[in-house]
Amino acid sequence: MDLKAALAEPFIPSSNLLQTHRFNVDTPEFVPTQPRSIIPPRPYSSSASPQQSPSKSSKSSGKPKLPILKLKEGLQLLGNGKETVSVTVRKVNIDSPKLPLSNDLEKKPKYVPVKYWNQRYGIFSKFDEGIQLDEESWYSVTHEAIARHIAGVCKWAKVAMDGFAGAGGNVIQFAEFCKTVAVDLDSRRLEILRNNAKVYGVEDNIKCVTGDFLECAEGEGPVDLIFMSPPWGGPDYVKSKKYDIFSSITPDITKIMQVCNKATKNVILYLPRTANPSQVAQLFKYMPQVERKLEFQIYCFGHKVKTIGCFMGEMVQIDPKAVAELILSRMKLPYFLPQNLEGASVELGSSIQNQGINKAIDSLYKLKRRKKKSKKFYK
Ligand code: MGP
Ligand code: SAH
Repeated sequence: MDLKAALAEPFIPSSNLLQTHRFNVDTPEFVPTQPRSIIPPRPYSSSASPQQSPSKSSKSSGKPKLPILKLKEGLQLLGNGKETVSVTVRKVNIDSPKLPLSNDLEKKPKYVPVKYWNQRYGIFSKFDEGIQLDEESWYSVTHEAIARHIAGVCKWAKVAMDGFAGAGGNVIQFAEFCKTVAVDLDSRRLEILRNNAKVYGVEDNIKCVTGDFLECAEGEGPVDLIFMSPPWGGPDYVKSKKYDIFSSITPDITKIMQVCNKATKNVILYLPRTANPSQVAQLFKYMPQVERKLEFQIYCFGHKVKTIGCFMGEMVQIDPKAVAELILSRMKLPYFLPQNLEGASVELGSSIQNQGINKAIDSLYKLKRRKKKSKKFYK
């Protein structure tokens, strides 16, 4: 059997949200649309503009401190064999939030560090209109411009879930255009979120659910996407020499992913700038139903890398042929494929396009195994 036949299984659209979606707020039926992609990836280029790349400063100092900066901008692969993940890296310049003219330190609650107080209008531009934050929220809320950017690439969604909603930094931006389920363990924080949502006039689009994401997400799904910014281990996360997502995030990140696998096809994980991208790619092991496509967005305020957004699944747009070429060039192609690289990558590319990357890679490795067996048999 040749590659074409091996890969030519019927295409079953992986977005079955249209049939299975349920969302029980008292509003008219929502019909989620097929996810549209986030911005198409730029093809991989080793000559990524040095002035624009955040890796510039780290390169000039000779030692890249943040693991994410070791990846080049553009398309690449992480992981091996059947666990290969297509990865796009994109730097996103966020307009630096304006600092207040005067610090108004006399209004600052004692427990709030000055560095967070000075960022308050960046956190919520309507801060002075009645925004509330508690101690944990001050250091963990997502800055408004970043949250707006994340929501902005999700405008195709009809129903979103924020599994760790906090004070509402992200929920408010999603709720500007879609129904949003806000899950949080802490009922007082959800009260704060409701208050903040009112300040932005989006409270009617939000359903608050008090509880453990691990226990209640499945019951609220399926949803078009799940966004998550779980606790990273407190503000001292930045001090660990090697930030380990498997031991620092609570609850256990592998369990979080297993829950997402059952509830959605699109996952966005918001992580510290110190997170290791290879560890993020390993998370797909726990989400076999989610397409192994990952886009890292590096959020920068000028030269400062603030945080990273990890987009996973259907919503990530890739160039199937470029991914196919990368995969095949890793596999020592001539050993088991009858055709030239160009022909094989066109076929694998169309299989990725039609069946999705997970099935296409599966079929490729099945074929490889079969060829290996038959080679042994004839020896
Ligand atoms: P930071 O690194 O503590 O702040 O958090 P900053 O100002 O970059 O620190 P500096 O010392 O380098 O100047 C950066 C951003 O990450 C915060 O604004 C929050 O949006 C987010 N963040 C920080 N923490 C500790 C958490 C966390 O535990 N959970 C989540 N979800 N977000 C966090
Ligand atoms: N993105 C939010 C900040 C999230 S901070 C914002 O912009 O405001 C992380 C939140 O996760 C905290 O509010 C914490 O109460 C909540 N949390 C911690 N463990 C949880 C769990 N198991 N299930 C749901 N929420 C949880």
